[in-house]
Amino acid sequence: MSRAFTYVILGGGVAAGYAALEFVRRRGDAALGELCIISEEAVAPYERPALSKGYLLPEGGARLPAFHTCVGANDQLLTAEWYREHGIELILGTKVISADVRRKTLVTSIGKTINYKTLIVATGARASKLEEFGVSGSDAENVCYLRNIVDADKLVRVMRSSPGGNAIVIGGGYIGMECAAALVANKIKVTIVFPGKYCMDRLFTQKIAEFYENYYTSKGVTFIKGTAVSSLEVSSGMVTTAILRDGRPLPADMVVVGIGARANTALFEGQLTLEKGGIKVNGQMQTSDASVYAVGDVAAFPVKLFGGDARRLEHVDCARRTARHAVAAVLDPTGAAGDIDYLPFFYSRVFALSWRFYGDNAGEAVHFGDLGFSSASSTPKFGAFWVSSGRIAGAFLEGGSPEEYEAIAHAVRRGAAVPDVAQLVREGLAFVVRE
Ligand code: FAD
Ligand code: NAD
Ligand code: ISD
Repeated sequence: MSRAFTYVILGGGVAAGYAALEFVRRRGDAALGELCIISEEAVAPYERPALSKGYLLPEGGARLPAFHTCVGANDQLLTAEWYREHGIELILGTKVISADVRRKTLVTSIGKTINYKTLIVATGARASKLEEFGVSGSDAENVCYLRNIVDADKLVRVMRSSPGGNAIVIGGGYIGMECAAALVANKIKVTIVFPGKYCMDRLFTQKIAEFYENYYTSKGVTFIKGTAVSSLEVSSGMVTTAILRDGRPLPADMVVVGIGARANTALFEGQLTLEKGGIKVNGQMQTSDASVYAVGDVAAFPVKLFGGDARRLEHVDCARRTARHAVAAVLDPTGAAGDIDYLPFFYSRVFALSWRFYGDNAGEAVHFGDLGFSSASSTPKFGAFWVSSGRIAGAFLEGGSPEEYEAIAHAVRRGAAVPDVAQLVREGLAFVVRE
C-alpha cells in the first residue's frame, strides 16, 4: 500500500512540532492534506527538555498534553487534535525503515510506502548505549536511559520503586547532571561516574564545573571522576552492583545512563552527504539532494557567526529555529528566506540553579562573579566570556536576570570587541551590561 504527500516530515520530535506550526502559519488552509509527520513515538511532538526536569518531579510532575510543542517557546499547544484540525496527518508509532532519496520514497516498518515531493528529515538523535563501550546490562529492569517519553516513564517507575536507594549515574553531561538533580529531589542517593576531569566538559571550564560539583556535593551527590563503569552485575534481571575499572564495587538499586547521543542518520548514509556525525545542509537547511532538508539534532549547518563553520548542535532552541527556517525555505523557493543566521543558545535548570550559554566556547575563558561555592541556599551569579581574536565569541551566565541574559546574547551576536582582556577581567558582567 502506498500514500503520497507533497511534504513529509520524518521524525516527530521538537523540530517536527515547530515545523508544523510554521507550515500552517505560512500556508493557512492551503496546507490541508499536504503534509504528514511520521514518528516512531506514539504521541504528538512534545518539548523533550521537560523529560529531565518537570517530568521527574516527585509530585505534580509535568504530563502530556501540557508540554506538547510549541509551549516551550511560549507559543501554541499543538495537540493531536490541532494536527487533525489543520489537515496534517500524524502517522504515529511508525518507524521508517528505509528511504530512497532518488525515488523520493520512505518505507515504514509495516511495509507501507510513502511518497514525497519534499522531505524534511527531523530524526534527531538516540542515546548512546553502554554496549557501545563494551559494558552489557542495558536491558536490565533498573537501568534507565532518557531520550523519549517511554524512557521517562521507566525512569519514574524505577525511581519510585527505589526510595532511599542508591543510584549510579553513568555520565557527567547534560543527562547525568539533570537526572542526578531529579534523583536527589526524589530522595535517592546519587553517585555520578564519568571518565573526564570534570562534569559537562564539552561546555564548562574547570572553574565553572567546580562550582556545580560543589553544589551537588552539598546536596549529597558523590562524584567519581577519571574512571568508568567497566561492568554491571545483574541478578534476576536487575543490576545490583556497578564495577569500576579498578574493580571497586558500587552498590546499585538503579542506574541512569547518559553517555552521549548519536544523530539518527542511518537511513541516509550513502545517499546524502554527511558531516560532523549528521546530515550536511546549506544555509537553507537543504541537503545534498535538493528535495531533502534536515533540521534539529541531525543537521550539520553553517553558522554564519562562526564564519560559516558547520555545526551540529543538540539543543532545543536550535531544533526550533532550524525547523522554522527549513519550512520558510521550502515554501519559498525564490530564496527569500535567505541563509540561516543562528546564534547558538543552550540552557539548563537544576535544583535552584539556572544557566544560559550563547555562542561558542572557543578561545580564552575570562571568568566573572563569585565562582566560589558557599551555600546551596544562596543565589549565585557568575559566568565566563570566551574571547577569540579580540572579540567575545561565547558567554555563560548562571543566575542572570532577563536583561543580563539579553546583554550577553547581544555581546556575542555582535562579537563585542575586547581590546584589553584586563578590562574584561576587571569589569566582568558590567562589561556588557551598561547602566
Ligand atoms: P528529537 O526531538 O529527538 O525528535 C526526533 C524524532 O524522530 C523522535 O520522535 C524519534 O522517535 C523520531 N524518529 C527518529 N528516527 C525515526 C524513524 N526512522 N522513523 C520514525 N521516527 C523516527 N536541549 C536544551 O537546549 N535544553 C534542555 O534543557 C534540554 N533538555 C533535554 C532533556 C532530554 C531528556 C533530552 C533527551 C534532550 C534535551 N535537550 C535539551 C535536547 C533537545 O531536546 C534536542 O536538541 C531536541 O529534542 C532535538 O529535536 P529534534 O526534533 O531534532 O529531535
Ligand atoms: P553529553 O555528551 O552531554 O554527556 C556525555 C557524558 O558521558 C560526558 O560526561 C562524558 O564524559 C560521559 N561519558 C562518555 N563515555 C562514557 C563512558 N563510557 N562511561 C561514563 N561516562 C561516559 O550527553 P548526554 O548527557 O548523554 O546527553 C544526551 C543528549 O541530550 C545530548 O544531545 C544533549 O545535548 C541532550 N541534552 C541536552 C540538555 C540541555 O541542553 N540542557 C539536557 C539533557 C539532554
Ligand atoms: O551541542 C553542543 C553542546 O552541548 C556543546 O557543548 O555543542 C557544543 C559543543 O560540543 C562545544 O561548543
